[in-house]
Amino acid sequence: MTTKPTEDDLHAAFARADLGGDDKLDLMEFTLVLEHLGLAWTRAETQHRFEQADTNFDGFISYSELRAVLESEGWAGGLAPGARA
Ligand SMILES: [Ca+2]
Repeated sequence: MTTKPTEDDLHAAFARADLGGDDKLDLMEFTLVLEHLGLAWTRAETQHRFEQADTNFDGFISYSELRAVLESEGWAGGLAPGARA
């Protein structure tokens, strides 16, 4: 349960949830990422995190925004910064 994901894990989860293939996640896709990663947040928590994660207020979560919110939760702290391909 405490195993931290690798950068590849996170990127794969992002890609799987990105049903639109546009490199950004809407709220439903964001929820899918959480499910892929095994995070169990309530709908209200997910909505709250989504709004906090969307730091450029475009209504979508980019990969960097996803990483940032997970890191802020202390969940993805094992990821190497800047390791994104
Ligand atoms: Ca955004």
